[in-house]
Amino acid sequence: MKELLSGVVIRTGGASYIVECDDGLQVRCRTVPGTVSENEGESLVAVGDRVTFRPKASGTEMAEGVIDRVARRTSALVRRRDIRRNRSKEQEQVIAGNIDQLVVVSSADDPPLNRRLIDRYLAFAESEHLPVLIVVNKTDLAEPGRLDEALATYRALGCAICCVSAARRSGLDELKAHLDGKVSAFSGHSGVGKSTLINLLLGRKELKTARISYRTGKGVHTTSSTTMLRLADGGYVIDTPGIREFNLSGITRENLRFYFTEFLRFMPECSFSSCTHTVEPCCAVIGAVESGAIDPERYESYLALFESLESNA
Ligand SMILES: Nc1nc2c(ncn2[C@@H]2O[C@H](COP(=O)(O)OP(=O)(O)OP(=O)(O)O)[C@@H](O)[C@H]2O)c(=O)[nH]1
Ligand SMILES: [Mg+2]
Ligand SMILES: [Zn+2]
Repeated sequence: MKELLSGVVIRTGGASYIVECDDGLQVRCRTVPGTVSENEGESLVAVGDRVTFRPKASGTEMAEGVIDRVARRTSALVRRRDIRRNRSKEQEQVIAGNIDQLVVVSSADDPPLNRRLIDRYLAFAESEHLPVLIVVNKTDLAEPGRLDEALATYRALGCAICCVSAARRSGLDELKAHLDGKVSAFSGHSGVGKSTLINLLLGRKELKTARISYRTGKGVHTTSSTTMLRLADGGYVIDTPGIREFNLSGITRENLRFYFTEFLRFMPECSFSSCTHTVEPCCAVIGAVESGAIDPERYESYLALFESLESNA
């Protein structure tokens, strides 16, 4: 029997997985009933997983193998398979594992900067202890000054921010520096330019991108599967489909407030220790919104998320 090899899953498709070894060799692997997973109750194999596999003789162009073991994931991006609100674990699909940072890609326009979505990702990342990089693409379309207020808020929160334009090829070196040596999952609204940016980072047109603009394309979802790509200078980027039903399963109405970190210093001053900062009298968080100490847009995002959590219960 051949010895075991190890690698990382870079693509899933049908019943097989493409595993890339450290030396760059790509092997098409499948699982068998004896495949061992160290992630009980979660998807068996996901992009980003470290696996060991047994290579086997194959008559095809690409080497083939059988996955022996899937290592424990240090982090996971999960989405619901079924949006009919079934919360059982089987309904949750891990779209990427072992990520080091979540790259929240947004665009200055076309589609317009979506602060609700950015805040949703930030709350998720906070709940998962994942570092975040906010990328604002399409700065070529930005009206001067329009972005400043939003960016000031995120800077004050301590987020790393990178303003780029794929069209003008600007800001890419800074973006590369943020990705160096890490596994970064790109996520964000459809049409913001995730695949376009990744192609530029790779220096080749590896991923399919939308041919028309978001405005005329009416919310097309060009990327439909998750792919992991190795950057020349080290590190990996993962292109995820624009995630509509991004799963916030770890977040509840009770703990949401802890993931809006700028609320924390005001919370002890609320009249009620269990204050949800929505309707309670003498709420210090609401007071801070009114005095301008908390950005009202962030508070609006909090309320929107709070409401959505109730309707999912
Ligand atoms: N003006 C402008 N257009 C851009 C820029 N970057 C990307 N685009 C365009 O935006 C559209 C969407 O780009 P994609 O890379 O396909 O977007 P995506 O985020 O991967 O979208 P999904 O795969 O649907 O999630 C394409 O028409 C790109 O040419 C930019 O910096 N400026
Ligand atoms: Mg895409
Ligand atoms: Zn309060």
